[in-house]
Amino acid sequence: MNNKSHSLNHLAIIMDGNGRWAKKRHLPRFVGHKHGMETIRTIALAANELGIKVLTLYAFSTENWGRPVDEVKYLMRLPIDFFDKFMPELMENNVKVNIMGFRDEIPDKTYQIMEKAMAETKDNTGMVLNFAFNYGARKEIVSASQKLAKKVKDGSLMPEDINEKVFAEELLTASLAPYDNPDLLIRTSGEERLSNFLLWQLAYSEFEFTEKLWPDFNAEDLKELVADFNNRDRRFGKI
Ligand code: V0D
Repeated sequence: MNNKSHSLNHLAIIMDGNGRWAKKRHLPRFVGHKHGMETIRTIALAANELGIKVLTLYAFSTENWGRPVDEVKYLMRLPIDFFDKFMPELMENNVKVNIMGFRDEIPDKTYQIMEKAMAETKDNTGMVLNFAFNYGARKEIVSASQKLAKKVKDGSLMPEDINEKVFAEELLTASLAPYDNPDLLIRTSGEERLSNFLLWQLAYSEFEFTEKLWPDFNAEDLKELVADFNNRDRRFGKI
């Protein structure tokens, strides 16, 4: 790697461990999801305080559709509950909402609420709170390839003009530029896998893992991991 000390502009988090949190307490899974939703509020406000420009949260992947119907139904209501509860606070804190993922299969009501949240916060100039919702990285890369292939076919693009920059412009993170690539990825609950999250964009990112389950993750934990990230970077600078 280079010795340029980079700052934490884009933080991405895989919010894992909600089901396990509930199981430990002999509670139904949805209680874990509900507490996990509260954690989003805590962490978004803390990230905003830390001066982070983009916070991307992996909330639902294209693979999660295989879960029990009742659980999927509950999950699809969470964006509605989230904005009902937290929209005033997001506005007060100048947070801009973005949703990144595939429209197909998302219930109309859920989709409409997310569109509304984006529209209401579009002029906010603070942190971007970016939800990866019905997102899958391979699907994103395939979709980008299709868009480029269509441009080649209609003659507006030459194959030899396709490069990393042109490719990145077709990804779902394009609108986050210049912060489209996360500086740091955090995954909670001890799992150390990418699970089809931002495969292209994480190519040069630092990773931090914590045993804490997402509903237990707090602002103090976030600050510790961010401090680790900063230290790690400082050491790199001295080599
Ligand atoms: C469930 C931890 C908020 C992860 C957090 C269906 C497990 C709580 C949202 C949300 C989820 C999504 C989009 C949006 C606003 C809010 C959310 C899911 C899961 C995926 F625009 N919480 N939340 N989405 N859980």
